[in-house]
Amino acid sequence: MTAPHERLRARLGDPALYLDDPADTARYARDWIGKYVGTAPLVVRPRTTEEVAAVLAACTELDVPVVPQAGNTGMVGGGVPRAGEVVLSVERLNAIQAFDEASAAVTVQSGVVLETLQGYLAGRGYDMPVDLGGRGSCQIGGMIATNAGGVKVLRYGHMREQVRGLEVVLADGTVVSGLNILKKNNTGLDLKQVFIGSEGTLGVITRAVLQVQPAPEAFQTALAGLSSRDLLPALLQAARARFPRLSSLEFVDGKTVAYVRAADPDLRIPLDGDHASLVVIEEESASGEAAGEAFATGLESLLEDGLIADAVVAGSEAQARAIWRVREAPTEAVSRRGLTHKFDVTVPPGVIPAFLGEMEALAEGFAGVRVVLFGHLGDGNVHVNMAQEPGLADDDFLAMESALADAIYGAVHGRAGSISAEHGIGVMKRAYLSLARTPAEIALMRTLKRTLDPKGILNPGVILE
Ligand code: FAD
Ligand code: 2HG
Ligand code: ZN
Repeated sequence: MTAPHERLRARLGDPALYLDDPADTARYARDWIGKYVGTAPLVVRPRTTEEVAAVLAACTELDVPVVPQAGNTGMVGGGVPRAGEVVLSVERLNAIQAFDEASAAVTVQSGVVLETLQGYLAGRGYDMPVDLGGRGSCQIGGMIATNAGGVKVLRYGHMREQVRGLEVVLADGTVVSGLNILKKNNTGLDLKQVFIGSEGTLGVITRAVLQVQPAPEAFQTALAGLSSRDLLPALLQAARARFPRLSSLEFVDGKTVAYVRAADPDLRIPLDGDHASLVVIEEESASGEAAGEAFATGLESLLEDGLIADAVVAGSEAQARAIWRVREAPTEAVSRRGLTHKFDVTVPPGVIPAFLGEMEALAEGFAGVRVVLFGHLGDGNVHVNMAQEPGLADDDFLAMESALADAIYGAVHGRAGSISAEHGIGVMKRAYLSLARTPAEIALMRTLKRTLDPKGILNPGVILE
């Protein structure tokens, strides 16, 4: 019997539709961290929705399992083949098709890179309400399929809140076109919600209508240092109250700053001294001096109340970028040094200080592992990286994942948190889904999966074991 990918290749015919040389396909079979590595004997790269439909119809007919992939920046192993599945990359569906300014909405194909869309919108005085460190590679389809969050969730929400309409191709090739552009359209079941966050298990997203925001006239950006991380919850409350257009509130733990500095001696920290925690505070504002003064007054009140020990305000875009570098550097530092287990969790903001201590204590039980802590303070979202230190063999490090996961998710569950704040479930967290969802919810997920994809060809093993 021929292998599934060979059956599909024979059916597709046109070699312009796929890659099958291992030198070309290798990059689709490995995630960007290097933790999830499979083989991709065939990578199909459709150029239109109709081609996606034809490919999926053939996959269902021929029993060929498929892994949908966009920018391949995902962190839970959901976009990488695990057992030689065919990869369906949407990277050539990369057109920005329409911008309706009166509706404040843009229609895009799912392979559009976030940064490309941001540039397009900036040229028209608009802004994409979701932003994240992977902006140069991640694509809109992947962001919708993972319901990505990022650094502006506290003001604008996740991807889910930005999607007005979707076009999705089901496993049997049916095109479900729901490219709604209206803000209000309350007409029965909101079907797009089933696909947002479904991580490629229920359909392939081919196009989306996204709502966008008028670009703010200016941003006020500060880096603040805290004398104790016990102050983080109170700082969150105060920042919300004092900065009415607060758009980001992000933290990097003090010990993580020291670790990143050691890993990247070129990194410039724009604030002198050592601090228990560094926090990026960003507010959207009008242009002009008055807005800057109001922001400075807010910061002064935080200093007077003892919530922050010191702060520096960006006086230019370059300085703002330098502040954001401090927040984005840990992800790069960790991956430069080796492998990492990424635990993206939420806890109620009030327990963040205790939770950070708990993670440090827990890491001490794992020799050769370094705990790296940072995240989105405004959302209670902590990125616990358990990173490989030099000297620990890859296999030994990878074998620690389930013991680490048991301990960390146990702690998260005990504090009424969530095992996935924004990265999704993928293959990494599927064994722990029952910590986050009730048996009835999981049963309903299985029913939906069976209904939409009866042969189980779409991303088998992702979300549900
Ligand atoms: P991929 O990795 O290609 O795919 C992700 C999942 O979606 C897979 O399960 C895949 O099968 C599925 N999928 C992909 N395309 C489609 C499609 N068209 N139809 C159906 N299913 C599809 N995430 C956050 O939420 N917040 C952050 O702040 C954040 N910061 C990041 C910073 C860096 C430096 C990096 C590298 C990543 C970061 N991420 C963050 C991870 C995040 O999940 C991704 O960047 C993004 O959401 C995934 O987009 P992608 O195009 O790379 O998707
Ligand atoms: C971020 O917020 C991303 O920077 C990446 O979600 C998190 O590297 C990580 O663990
Ligand atoms: Zn994040």
